[in-house]
Formats: sequence, C-alpha cells, structure tokens
Amino acid sequence: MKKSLVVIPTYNELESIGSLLEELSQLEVDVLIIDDGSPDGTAKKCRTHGVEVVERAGKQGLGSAYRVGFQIALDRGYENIIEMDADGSHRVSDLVKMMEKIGTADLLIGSRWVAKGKIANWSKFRELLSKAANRYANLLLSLDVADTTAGFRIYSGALLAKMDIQSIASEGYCFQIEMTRRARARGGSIIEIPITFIEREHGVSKMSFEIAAEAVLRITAWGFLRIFGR
Ligand SMILES: Nc1nc2c(ncn2[C@@H]2O[C@H](COP(=O)(O)OP(=O)(O)OP(=O)(O)O)[C@@H](O)[C@H]2O)c(=O)[nH]1
Ligand SMILES: [Mg+2]
Repeated sequence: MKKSLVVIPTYNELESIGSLLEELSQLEVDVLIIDDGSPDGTAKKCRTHGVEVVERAGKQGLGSAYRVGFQIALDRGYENIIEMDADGSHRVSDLVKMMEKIGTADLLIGSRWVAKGKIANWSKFRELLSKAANRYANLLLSLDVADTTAGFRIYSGALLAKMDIQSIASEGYCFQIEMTRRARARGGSIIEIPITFIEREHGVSKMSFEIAAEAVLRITAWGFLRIFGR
C-alpha cells in the first residue's frame, strides 16, 4: 500500500479514463475508482489497468461516490486522500506539483482562480458561472478560498478523519463547497495551488440546472445560519 490514494468517481468516462490511469501508474499513489454502473464499460476498462473499482448500481451522485471512496481511504489508513475527475480536466502534471506541497497544509486545492491558475476551452458562460458561485460562497460563508468548487484536492487523512464525511449532504459540485466549509470549521489549514483546468474533450458534462440550484440553495441556507446564528 502506498501513502496516497487517488479517489476518482466515474460515470461514462471510457474515452478519457485509460490515459489518466496510465499516467497515474507512474506516480507513488494507489487508485480507487467509484463507478456508478457506467453503461459505456468504464469499470471494465479500469480493471484491465489493474485498478480497484467499487461498482455501484446506477448513478447516485458525485457526493455519495466521494463519501464511499473517502471512507475506504480512512478505513485503510491512507495519509493523503486525493480527489480528481476522470474527464481530462485535471492534469497529472498539476497533481505532481500539488503532491510536492504535501505537509504544508491539511487541504491542498488545485485552483483555477488564483494567480497563474488557468482554464482552457471553457465557454464564457461556464467561466462566469464558476466565478459567480465562488463569489457568492465567499460572501456568505467567508471561506477565504478562491476556488471553493474545485474537485482537484489533496486532504490529509488527519483532517478528513475529523470531518465526519458521512454527514456531508451535498450531491453535486456543492459537495466541494460543503467540504471546504467543514474543513474550515474543523480548523484545517488550506492552500491553493494554481492549475490549468481543461474542459473535457470526450463524454458529456454532468453539470445540470439541479446541480447549480442545489449549490445556490445550500449556500444561502448556510449563509443565513451563519449570519443570524443557530
Ligand atoms: N460515480 C459517479 N461519478 C460521477 C457522478 N457524476 C459525475 N461523476 C464523475 O465525477 C467527475 C466530475 O464530473 P463532471 O461531469 O466532469 O462534472 P463537472 O466537472 O462538475 O462538470 P464539467 O465541469 O462540465 O465537466 C467525472 O469523473 C465524472 O465522471 C455520479 O453520479 N457518480
Ligand atoms: Mg468535469
């Protein structure tokens, strides 16, 4: 067993998963895939790369996939738990840079919205949506994190163990915001490392109106709780 586990949720990522697993096999990491019964055969492809897959029946959401993966990582005693997307948006070269910073904070975030952070091939609309979500979250929750919705992260096992992840309720990318909020609440130190985020070339985005609405509603509710007290 290595010290670091990369947890990757997948739903229909057949076209991009192979090259990602190939690149990750060059690093000092173990990999765990949480696949929600992808009809395109993503799970089978992962197994041909010798990678462990937790296969669930049907699409159950990003948040629940991470809760399962993180619990396994904690139960096995990994020191560093890495989260990463399978759609080609997160580059292994950036992960290497992030891993160099392990030990300098409890949570390392691969960030699009700090100096030197970049985005390739995103529509103006997606860019504005991401910026607006981050502004709103920071305004209401004072997280002091430029990219609160980033799904490219390294948690220390020590912090993650304190975060009571089974009680994290969010399912869409709001999961990332809720995890950031919980990390802050537990006194975790956070640093952001600039990355280049690349829009997926294959497959389809799972971003939807429901996912965006979940974020707005939850951020607003947490903001009210914070401002008006419990
Ligand atoms: N297991 C599982 N994985 C999921 C689910 N939804 C998304 N994923 C995976 O989570 C990662 C991020 O999903 P994306 O579709 O890229 O969602 P996103 O990054 O919010 O949206 P885009 O920025 O448009 O790509 C990818 O590896 C997906 O395959 C789900 O319900 N279950
Ligand atoms: Mg994506």
